[in-house]
Amino acid sequence: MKTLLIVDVQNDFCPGGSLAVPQGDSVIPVINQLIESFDCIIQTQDWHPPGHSSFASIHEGKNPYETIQMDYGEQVLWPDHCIQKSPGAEFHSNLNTAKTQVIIRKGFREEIDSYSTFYENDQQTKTGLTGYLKNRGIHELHVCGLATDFCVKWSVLDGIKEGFTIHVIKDAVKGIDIDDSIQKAWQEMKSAGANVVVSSEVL
Ligand code: VGL
Ligand code: ZN
Repeated sequence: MKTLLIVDVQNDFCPGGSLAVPQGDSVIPVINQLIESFDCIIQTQDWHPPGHSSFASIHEGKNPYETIQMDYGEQVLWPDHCIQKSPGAEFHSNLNTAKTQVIIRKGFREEIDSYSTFYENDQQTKTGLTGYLKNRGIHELHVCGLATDFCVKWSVLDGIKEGFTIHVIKDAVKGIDIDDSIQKAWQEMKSAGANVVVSSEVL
Protein backbone atom coordinates (compact mmCIF):
# COMPACT_ATOMS: atom_id res chain seq x y z
CA MET A 1 0.00 0.00 0.00
CA LYS A 2 1.48 3.34 -1.08
CA THR A 3 1.62 5.34 2.15
CA LEU A 4 2.30 9.06 2.54
CA LEU A 5 3.20 10.65 5.87
CA ILE A 6 2.51 14.41 5.81
CA VAL A 7 4.30 16.11 8.68
CA ASP A 8 2.95 19.26 10.38
CA VAL A 9 1.55 21.28 7.46
CA GLN A 10 -0.02 23.71 9.92
CA ASN A 11 -0.59 27.46 9.89
CA ASP A 12 2.07 28.24 12.50
CA PHE A 13 4.76 26.64 10.29
CA CYS A 14 3.69 28.59 7.21
CA PRO A 15 4.36 32.26 6.36
CA GLY A 16 2.44 34.46 8.84
CA GLY A 17 2.60 31.76 11.55
CA SER A 18 4.48 32.05 14.84
CA LEU A 19 7.19 29.52 13.86
CA ALA A 20 7.12 30.08 10.14
CA VAL A 21 9.34 27.88 8.00
CA PRO A 22 10.67 30.02 5.12
CA GLN A 23 8.40 29.26 2.14
CA GLY A 24 6.77 26.50 4.17
CA ASP A 25 3.55 26.81 2.18
CA SER A 26 5.40 26.08 -1.08
CA VAL A 27 5.20 22.36 -0.32
CA ILE A 28 1.40 22.36 -0.35
CA PRO A 29 0.71 22.16 -4.12
CA VAL A 30 3.34 19.42 -4.42
CA ILE A 31 1.80 17.46 -1.54
CA ASN A 32 -1.72 17.88 -2.92
CA GLN A 33 -0.54 16.32 -6.15
CA LEU A 34 1.19 13.47 -4.29
CA ILE A 35 -1.99 12.71 -2.31
CA GLU A 36 -3.76 11.76 -5.52
CA SER A 37 -1.43 8.86 -6.15
CA PHE A 38 -1.16 7.39 -2.63
CA ASP A 39 -3.55 4.91 -1.01
CA CYS A 40 -2.98 5.59 2.66
CA ILE A 41 -2.50 9.16 3.88
CA ILE A 42 -1.33 9.85 7.42
CA GLN A 43 -0.91 13.36 8.80
CA THR A 44 0.81 14.63 11.91
CA GLN A 45 -0.28 17.64 13.92
CA ASP A 46 1.93 19.44 16.42
CA TRP A 47 -0.50 19.93 19.32
CA HIS A 48 0.85 21.71 22.39
CA PRO A 49 -0.94 22.76 25.56
CA PRO A 50 -0.48 26.44 26.54
CA GLY A 51 2.75 26.80 28.53
CA HIS A 52 4.38 23.76 26.88
CA SER A 53 7.93 23.07 28.09
CA SER A 54 9.37 23.66 24.59
CA PHE A 55 8.20 27.29 24.64
CA ALA A 56 10.94 29.83 25.41
CA SER A 57 8.26 32.03 27.02
CA ILE A 58 8.01 29.78 30.10
CA HIS A 59 11.78 29.68 30.75
CA GLU A 60 12.93 32.84 32.46
CA GLY A 61 15.68 34.70 30.62
CA LYS A 62 15.56 32.36 27.61
CA ASN A 63 14.92 33.35 24.03
CA PRO A 64 13.49 31.32 21.17
CA TYR A 65 16.07 29.17 19.32
CA GLU A 66 18.32 28.87 22.40
CA THR A 67 18.76 25.37 23.79
CA ILE A 68 18.28 24.07 27.31
CA GLN A 69 18.94 20.79 29.03
CA MET A 70 15.81 18.76 29.84
CA ASP A 71 15.66 15.45 31.75
CA TYR A 72 15.70 13.68 28.38
CA GLY A 73 18.53 15.72 26.83
CA GLU A 74 18.98 18.89 24.84
CA GLN A 75 15.90 20.80 23.74
CA VAL A 76 15.64 23.79 21.40
CA LEU A 77 13.27 26.45 22.73
CA TRP A 78 10.61 27.76 20.37
CA PRO A 79 8.23 30.65 20.08
CA ASP A 80 4.76 29.62 21.34
CA HIS A 81 3.26 27.63 18.46
CA CYS A 82 0.58 25.09 17.54
CA ILE A 83 -1.41 25.59 20.72
CA GLN A 84 -4.28 23.10 20.95
CA LYS A 85 -7.43 24.40 19.27
CA SER A 86 -5.79 27.66 18.15
CA PRO A 87 -5.91 28.76 14.47
CA GLY A 88 -2.11 28.31 14.30
CA ALA A 89 -2.51 24.60 15.03
CA GLU A 90 -4.96 24.05 12.18
CA PHE A 91 -3.82 22.46 8.95
CA HIS A 92 -3.18 25.02 6.22
CA SER A 93 -6.47 25.56 4.43
CA ASN A 94 -4.93 24.84 1.01
CA LEU A 95 -3.86 21.34 2.04
CA ASN A 96 -6.26 18.68 0.79
CA THR A 97 -7.03 16.73 3.97
CA ALA A 98 -10.03 14.86 2.55
CA LYS A 99 -8.17 11.58 1.92
CA THR A 100 -6.37 11.56 5.28
CA GLN A 101 -7.11 8.36 7.20
CA VAL A 102 -5.20 8.99 10.42
CA ILE A 103 -3.99 12.08 12.25
CA ILE A 104 -1.25 11.57 14.82
CA ARG A 105 -1.10 14.45 17.31
CA LYS A 106 2.14 15.00 19.13
CA GLY A 107 3.69 17.27 21.74
CA PHE A 108 0.54 17.20 23.86
CA ARG A 109 2.37 16.28 27.08
CA GLU A 110 3.41 19.49 28.81
CA GLU A 111 6.77 18.12 29.97
CA ILE A 112 8.03 16.44 26.76
CA ASP A 113 8.36 17.72 23.24
CA SER A 114 7.79 15.37 20.33
CA TYR A 115 9.37 15.94 16.95
CA SER A 116 9.10 12.42 15.65
CA THR A 117 5.86 10.71 14.66
CA PHE A 118 7.11 7.47 16.24
CA TYR A 119 8.65 8.49 19.57
CA GLU A 120 8.53 11.59 21.74
CA ASN A 121 11.80 13.43 22.41
CA ASP A 122 12.72 11.14 25.34
CA GLN A 123 13.17 8.53 22.56
CA GLN A 124 10.98 6.12 24.56
CA THR A 125 7.37 7.23 24.73
CA LYS A 126 5.61 5.76 21.71
CA THR A 127 2.95 7.45 19.60
CA GLY A 128 1.50 4.16 18.38
CA LEU A 129 2.28 4.75 14.70
CA THR A 130 4.48 1.65 14.40
CA GLY A 131 1.64 -0.53 15.64
CA TYR A 132 -0.83 1.06 13.26
CA LEU A 133 1.44 0.59 10.25
CA LYS A 134 2.41 -2.99 11.12
CA ASN A 135 -1.20 -3.88 11.78
CA ARG A 136 -2.09 -2.73 8.27
CA GLY A 137 0.87 -4.52 6.70
CA ILE A 138 2.64 -1.30 5.74
CA HIS A 139 6.46 -1.54 5.59
CA GLU A 140 7.35 1.46 3.49
CA LEU A 141 6.63 5.17 3.93
CA HIS A 142 7.05 8.30 1.82
CA VAL A 143 7.61 11.36 4.00
CA CYS A 144 6.90 15.02 3.21
CA GLY A 145 6.02 18.25 5.07
CA LEU A 146 7.60 20.53 7.68
CA ALA A 147 10.21 21.01 8.98
CA THR A 148 13.02 19.13 7.23
CA ASP A 149 15.49 19.66 10.08
CA PHE A 150 13.16 18.80 13.01
CA CYS A 151 9.92 16.85 12.72
CA VAL A 152 10.63 15.44 9.26
CA LYS A 153 14.17 14.41 10.19
CA TRP A 154 13.19 12.75 13.47
CA SER A 155 10.28 10.93 11.88
CA VAL A 156 12.59 9.61 9.17
CA LEU A 157 15.32 8.50 11.62
CA ASP A 158 12.86 6.82 13.99
CA GLY A 159 10.96 5.23 11.12
CA ILE A 160 14.19 3.60 9.95
CA LYS A 161 14.93 2.49 13.53
CA GLU A 162 11.50 0.88 13.66
CA GLY A 163 12.39 -1.12 10.56
CA PHE A 164 10.48 0.77 7.85
CA THR A 165 11.82 1.62 4.42
CA ILE A 166 11.71 5.40 4.25
CA HIS A 167 11.71 7.68 1.22
CA VAL A 168 11.98 11.44 1.79
CA ILE A 169 10.45 13.55 -0.96
CA LYS A 170 12.99 16.31 -1.49
CA ASP A 171 10.73 18.88 -3.18
CA ALA A 172 7.92 18.31 -0.69
CA VAL A 173 9.80 19.31 2.49
CA LYS A 174 11.09 22.67 3.79
CA GLY A 175 13.26 23.42 6.81
CA ILE A 176 13.77 26.03 9.54
CA ASP A 177 17.61 26.10 9.37
CA ILE A 178 19.35 26.87 12.65
CA ASP A 179 23.18 26.70 12.34
CA ASP A 180 23.11 24.76 9.10
CA SER A 181 20.63 22.27 10.48
CA ILE A 182 18.99 21.58 7.09
CA GLN A 183 22.22 20.40 5.54
CA LYS A 184 23.04 18.34 8.65
CA ALA A 185 19.56 16.81 8.57
CA TRP A 186 20.05 15.58 4.98
CA GLN A 187 23.39 14.05 5.95
CA GLU A 188 21.91 12.30 8.98
CA MET A 189 18.90 11.00 7.07
CA LYS A 190 21.03 9.69 4.20
CA SER A 191 23.60 8.04 6.41
CA ALA A 192 20.82 6.36 8.41
CA GLY A 193 19.62 4.79 5.17
CA ALA A 194 16.83 7.08 4.00
CA ASN A 195 16.17 7.11 0.31
CA VAL A 196 15.88 10.63 -1.16
CA VAL A 197 13.46 11.00 -4.08
CA VAL A 198 11.71 13.78 -6.00
CA SER A 199 7.93 13.94 -6.29
CA SER A 200 7.86 13.29 -10.05
CA GLU A 201 9.42 9.85 -9.40
CA VAL A 202 6.69 8.73 -7.03
CA LEU A 203 3.53 10.14 -8.61
C1 VGL B 1 8.54 21.43 14.70
C2 VGL B 1 9.80 22.77 16.06
C3 VGL B 1 8.87 22.67 17.06
C4 VGL B 1 8.40 20.78 13.36
C5 VGL B 1 7.61 21.30 15.69
O1 VGL B 1 7.26 20.49 12.94
O2 VGL B 1 9.44 20.55 12.71
N1 VGL B 1 9.64 22.15 14.88
N2 VGL B 1 7.77 21.93 16.87
ZN1 ZN C 1 6.27 22.01 18.38
